[in-house]
Amino acid sequence: MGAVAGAPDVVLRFLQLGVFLALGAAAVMSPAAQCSRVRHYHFLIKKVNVTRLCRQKSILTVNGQFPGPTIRARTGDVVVVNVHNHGDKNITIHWHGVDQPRNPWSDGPEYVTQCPIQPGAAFAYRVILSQEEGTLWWHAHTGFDRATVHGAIVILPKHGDTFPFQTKPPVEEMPPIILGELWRDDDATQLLEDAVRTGRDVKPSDANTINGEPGGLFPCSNPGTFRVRVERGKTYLLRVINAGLSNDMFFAVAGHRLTVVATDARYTKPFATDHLMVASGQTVDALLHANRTAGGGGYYYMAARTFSSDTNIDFNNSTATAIVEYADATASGRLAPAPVFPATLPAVDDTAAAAAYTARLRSLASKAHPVDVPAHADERMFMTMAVNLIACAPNENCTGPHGDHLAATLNNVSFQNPSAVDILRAYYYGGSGHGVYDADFPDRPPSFFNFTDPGIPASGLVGPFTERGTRVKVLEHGAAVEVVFQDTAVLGTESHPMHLHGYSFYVVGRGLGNFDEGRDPAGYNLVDPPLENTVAVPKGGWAAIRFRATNPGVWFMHCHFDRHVVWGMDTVFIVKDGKAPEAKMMRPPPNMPKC
Ligand SMILES: *[C@@H]1O[C@H](CO)[C@@H](O)[C@H](O)[C@H]1NC(C)=O
Ligand SMILES: *[C@@H]1O[C@H](CO)[C@@H](O)[C@H](O)[C@H]1NC(C)=O
Ligand SMILES: *[C@@H]1O[C@H](CO)[C@@H](O)[C@H](O)[C@H]1NC(C)=O
Ligand SMILES: *[C@@H]1O[C@H](CO)[C@@H](O)[C@H](O)[C@H]1NC(C)=O
Ligand SMILES: *[C@@H]1O[C@H](CO)[C@@H](O)[C@H](O)[C@H]1NC(C)=O
Ligand SMILES: *[C@@H]1O[C@H](CO)[C@@H](O)[C@H](O)[C@H]1NC(C)=O
Ligand SMILES: *[C@@H]1O[C@H](CO)[C@@H](O)[C@H](O)[C@H]1NC(C)=O
Ligand SMILES: *[C@@H]1O[C@H](CO)[C@@H](O)[C@H](O)[C@H]1NC(C)=O
Ligand SMILES: [Cu+2]
Repeated sequence: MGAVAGAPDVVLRFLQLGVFLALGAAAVMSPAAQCSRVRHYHFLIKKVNVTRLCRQKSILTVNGQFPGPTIRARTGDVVVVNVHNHGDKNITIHWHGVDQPRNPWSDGPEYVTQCPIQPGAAFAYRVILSQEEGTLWWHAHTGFDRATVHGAIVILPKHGDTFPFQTKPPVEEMPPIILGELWRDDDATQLLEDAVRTGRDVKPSDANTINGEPGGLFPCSNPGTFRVRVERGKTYLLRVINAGLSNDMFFAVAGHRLTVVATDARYTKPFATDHLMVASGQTVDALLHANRTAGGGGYYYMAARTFSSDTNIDFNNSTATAIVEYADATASGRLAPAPVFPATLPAVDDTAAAAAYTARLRSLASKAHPVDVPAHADERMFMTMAVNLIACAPNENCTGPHGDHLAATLNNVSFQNPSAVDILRAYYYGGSGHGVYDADFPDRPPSFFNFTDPGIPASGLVGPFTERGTRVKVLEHGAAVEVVFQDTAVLGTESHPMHLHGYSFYVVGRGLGNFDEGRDPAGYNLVDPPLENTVAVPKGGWAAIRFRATNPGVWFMHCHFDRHVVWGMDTVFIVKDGKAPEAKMMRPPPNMPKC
C-alpha cells in the first residue's frame, strides 16, 4: 500500500471537498472488523530544500511534504504507519491526542516509550483510534524536529454516524489549517541543540506560518501561500492545529465569525466567536458560514499571530496569513483586490481575549449523555511549574542567565530523559526500573511560598536553582486522578500548555493567583467541563484537571513549548495494569527500535 505517501497535499489543497471525504485511497479492509478499518500509511523521513522568507534551506520532512501528509480515518480505526528514516539523525513520531489504549509502545516520545528510529532504520507504529473524533495531529518527538515534521490527523465519525452539529446545507470540509513557526536562516534542530549545550534561551522564530507559509504580509511571500476557495451559502469545517514550538496563537478570519464545535478531537457545545486562541499542541474544529455578500472583492485573510502571555520573553511580533477566496469574486490574479484583514484578531498581549475564549469551552453534556468526570479524586497532585537554573559545571561554558544553564521544573524536579534505554522498556522488563528511573515524583512541591508574587525573583527567599532527576509517578489502575498545575514567578510567570499522553482529561477549574485548596474546588465544573489533551495554564494562575487512570502504560506529561520540554518541565505517569486481561498493557511489537 502506501498510496498516500505520494498524495500531493499541495494539489489537494485547491480541490473542493468531495475529494477529501474520499477515504478510500489509503484504506484496506480488515477481514476481522466490519465497521472499523486498518489503514496503512508510509512515512519516509527525508530532507528537502524549500524556499521561505527569501531563503533556500534544507528541512527534514515526511515524504518531502511540508506540512506532512494528512492521515484520514474514522473513529475506531487502526492506522498503521510505517516510518522509514532516510534522514541523517534519530527520530520518533508521536500521535498527539491519540489515547493509544493499552498500547504505549506506539506513543513515540524518545527514551520515554521507545528508543529512536536511527538513520536507515524503520518502525511500524500502530495508531489505535478509540474515542477520538475530530482533528488531531502527528509530530516528531525528538528535539526540535517537529518544527517541520508534522501533519494533521482527521478523524471522521464512524460510517453511518453524523456530526453532532447540524448545518444546512451539510458541512463542507476544508483542508487542515496548521499553524507553525519558521526560522529563516537557522536549522531549528541545531538551534535547540546549541541552546541546550550552552544553557541559553532558544532564539525566537522569524515568523508564524499557516500550512508552512508566512503569507502575504511578509516580503518574498510564495505563490504557495495557502488559499482556499469557498462558495457563497456553504458552511465549511475548519480544522485548526497549533503546531508552534513556543507560541500559543490567536486565529481569525476577516468578515466571518466562527462557530467552535470541537477541541482536541472532542466535541464541544457550539459557540460563535470572532477569534480562537489555540495553545501550542491544541486543535480546534470550527464552522465558517460563507455568507459575505458581493462587494469587498471576495478576498479575506485568515490570520494567526502569537498570544504572548509575557511580552518580556522575546518573540516575533508579526502575523501569518492565508486567503479565503469566494468562487464568485469579482477579479482574479493581478487584478484581485488586497484581501480584507481581520479586525477582530486580538493584539499579541490580549490576555483577556485569550481567557474569554478559553472560558467558553464546554463538553457536549446532556441528561442522556452525562460526562464521566470523576466526582472525587483518589490521587491529588499539586504541581508547581517553574523556569529555573542549573549551576554551570566547572568544565562547561554556560551562556544562560548569570552564566548558568536554563532549566524548567515540575515540583522542583527538572526531568532528565534517560539515554541508554527507554522508561517503558525498563518498566516492562525490569519492574522496579533497574536504575533507569525513580518512582518517587513528589505529589507536592518541596516548599510553599507566594507562588505567583512577581516580587519572588528579587526577594532572595526562593532561589532559582534546581536539580535534574528521572522521577516518575506510579498510579494504580482505575484511580481517579486530580492534578492542579500552579504557575510560579521563580524566573518570571508565563502561560504553559500542559500536555498528557495516553489520556484526555477534563479541565475542571482554572484561576489566577495561587490555588486555594479550601476554596477553589467548590467552583469546579463537574457538569460539562471540556475534555482536552493540552490545557493552557494561565500565566500567574492555575488549572485543575481530572481523569481516570484506566489506560495502563508509561505516559509522558510535559509543557508543549519544546524548549521547556528539554529544560525539564516534564514527568511520566506509569499506570499499572488492571486485573482483567483487557486492562493490561499489550505485549511489545517484535520490531521495537533498539538503543
Ligand atoms: C539542497 O540545496 C543544496 C545547496 O544548494 C544542494 O547541495 C543539495 O543537493 C540540495 N538538496 C536536495 C535534496 O535537493
Ligand atoms: C520577525 O522576524 C523577521 C526575520 O527575522 C524580521 O525581519 C522582522 O522584523 C520580525 N518582525 C517583527 C515584527 O518582530
Ligand atoms: C453570516 O453568518 C453569521 C453566522 O455564522 C451571522 O452572524 C451573520 O450575521 C451573517 N452575515 C450576513 C451578512 O448574513
Ligand atoms: C507588536 O506590533 C504591533 C504593530 O506593529 C505594535 O502595535 C505592538 O506594540 C507590538 N507589540 C509588542 C509587544 O511588541
Ligand atoms: C569553553 O570555551 C573555551 C574558550 O572559548 C574553549 O577553549 C573551551 O573548549 C570551551 N569548553 C567547552 C567544554 O566547550
Ligand atoms: C502574594 O503576592 C501577591 C502579589 O504580590 C499579593 O497581592 C498577595 O497579597 C500575596 N499573598 C499573600 C498571602 O501574601
Ligand atoms: C529546589 O531544589 C534545589 C536543589 O535541591 C533547592 O536548592 C531549592 O531550594 C529548591 N527550590 C524550591 C523552590 O523548593
Ligand atoms: C541515536 O540513538 C542511538 C540509540 O539510542 C544513540 O546511541 C545515539 O547516541 C543517538 N544519536 C544521537 C546523535 O543522539
Ligand atoms: Cu512551558
